[in-house]
Amino acid sequence: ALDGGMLYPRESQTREIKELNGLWSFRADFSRSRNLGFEKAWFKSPLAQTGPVIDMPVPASFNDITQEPRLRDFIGWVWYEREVVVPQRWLSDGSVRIVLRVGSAHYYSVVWVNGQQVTEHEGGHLPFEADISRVVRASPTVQCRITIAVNNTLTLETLPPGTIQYMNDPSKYPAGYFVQNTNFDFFNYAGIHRPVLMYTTPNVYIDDITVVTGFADNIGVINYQTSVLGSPNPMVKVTLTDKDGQCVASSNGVAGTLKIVNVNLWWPYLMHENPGYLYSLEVHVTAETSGKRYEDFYTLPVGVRTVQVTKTQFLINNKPFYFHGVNKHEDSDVRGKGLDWPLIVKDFNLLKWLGANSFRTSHYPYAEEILQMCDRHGIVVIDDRSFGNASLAHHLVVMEELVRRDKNHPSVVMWSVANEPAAEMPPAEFYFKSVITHTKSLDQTRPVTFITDSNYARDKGAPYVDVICVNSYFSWYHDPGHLEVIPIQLNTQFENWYGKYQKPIIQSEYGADVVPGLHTDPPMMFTEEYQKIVLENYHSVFDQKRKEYVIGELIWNFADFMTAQTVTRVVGNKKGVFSRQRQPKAGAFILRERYWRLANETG
Ligand code: GCB
Repeated sequence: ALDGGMLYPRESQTREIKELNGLWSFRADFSRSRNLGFEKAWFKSPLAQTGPVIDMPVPASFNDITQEPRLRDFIGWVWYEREVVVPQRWLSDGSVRIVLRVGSAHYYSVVWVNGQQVTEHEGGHLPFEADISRVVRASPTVQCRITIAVNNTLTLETLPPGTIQYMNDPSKYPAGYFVQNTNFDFFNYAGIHRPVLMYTTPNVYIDDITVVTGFADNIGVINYQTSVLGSPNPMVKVTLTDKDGQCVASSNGVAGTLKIVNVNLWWPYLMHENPGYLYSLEVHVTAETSGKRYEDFYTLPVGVRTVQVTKTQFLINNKPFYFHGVNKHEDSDVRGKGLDWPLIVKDFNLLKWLGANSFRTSHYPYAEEILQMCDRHGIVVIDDRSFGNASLAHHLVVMEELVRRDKNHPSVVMWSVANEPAAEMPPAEFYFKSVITHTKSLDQTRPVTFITDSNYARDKGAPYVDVICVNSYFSWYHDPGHLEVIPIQLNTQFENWYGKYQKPIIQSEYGADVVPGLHTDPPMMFTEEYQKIVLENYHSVFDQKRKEYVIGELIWNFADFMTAQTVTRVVGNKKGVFSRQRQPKAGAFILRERYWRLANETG
């Protein structure tokens, strides 16, 4: 089990935040061993003293920031550094904890403060933090130096996995040449991808909160559980306020139940005139420890809703929910996978324009800032994790980190533990049974799935999922160019899966590449016309089957995105209905027309 919670940092009467975004000093370790930085202990002195540095924005992937192909394709350690002034009151007040938090860095990170290692973390896409109170207080100056080394090497043990291949033929490659192979379809962007910040809490502090919500008639119920560290017997008071700031329920104790009369439920976008309703759960802790009085405040947004799966339906608040949405990536020009507010807000405006009520976070956990937007706007999320089969032990830990971070988001309605794994191989049965059972033990309130592209009869994981999620690319990877095969093949796909498992099905991917602006008639692959017909042919079958057991359709993909260079990718994957610059292709208009119609029909 993980030690500690991972509450999103929020300011309150007792907590302050200092953002460390902006320009950092940066150097990639191009040495042959890729290990010069550690050999020469670059963390011990300012980075500029041990070699040349360049400006690097945080958050952002480093890959597309310069004109250097060798930095775009760099594999190994990169070093980031900046200085921060720690406020005097943080230093002098011994009752305050100072925490350094990295929203995410890809893939393996080591963090030093003033040359002392404070933490290391494996895995991109999830936050990590360290209590740095002692280290910064030991410093003779208010200035403190933060150094973060990040390594993007992927191996068979990482999530996603990859392999390093050495090219030893001296007639073909320079000495020491190696490449990173990956078998996933997105560019291995790297660097510090999400905000870095320092924040404070009192020494007695709210470390974690878990809420489970429900309702009966017009009475909402919130079961809460808090974890307070730093004191053996804290007093906890919990107050729930509505959108207008009115207190609607309160309770005392580290755990308890709140009842809300005339509850406003959390509803998805387009399912209700007031989607994304959030209450504020304020947790107030007081404690007396060693003769000192402590107080901490933390406010968590809470949506009251239920989720349930039947043989043929996905129910939100006991009403059938049909997923009409998209798969996304965290990906854009220049910043790669770096968090970018203009992009986030633009994407939500495009989702709403499309009439999309949901997306899957293919293929990794997205920034918490994005999930908060989903909570507020009522966009339903399938929280997706991982690609392929990693080591089982690591996969279990990663699911723990994901559930710990995302458990309180009303928008997250289902966990997905893998994408297109080798589910037909004999070890897959034990593997998926273990990962799914473990995830269910961490969260008893949400269904669990994984995304499959296996044969329905040989898939070893399907018996353990709540919802079957199937990817298929008829008339693209199979029968390329033959649009007319889609209806029969898709129909067979659905009947096979439902016939065998009697579980509801989501078409979790389908689509076709389009180079924006390419046109032919009759339609040919890679043109706008071809994507249009692929979509229409899939839709005709969805329309028959959604009256039975198909509960959703998620297009691959929302927008074009970057991939490794291969002969099947024309400057990235072009299956977006929007271009990478977020301009609509013909397919976007087809989806828009359809999603708004579905919203009106399914209510
Ligand atoms: C898939 C993968 C996705 C790819 C997509 C494609 O099945 O899940 O990562 O990008 O197909 O376009 O090939």
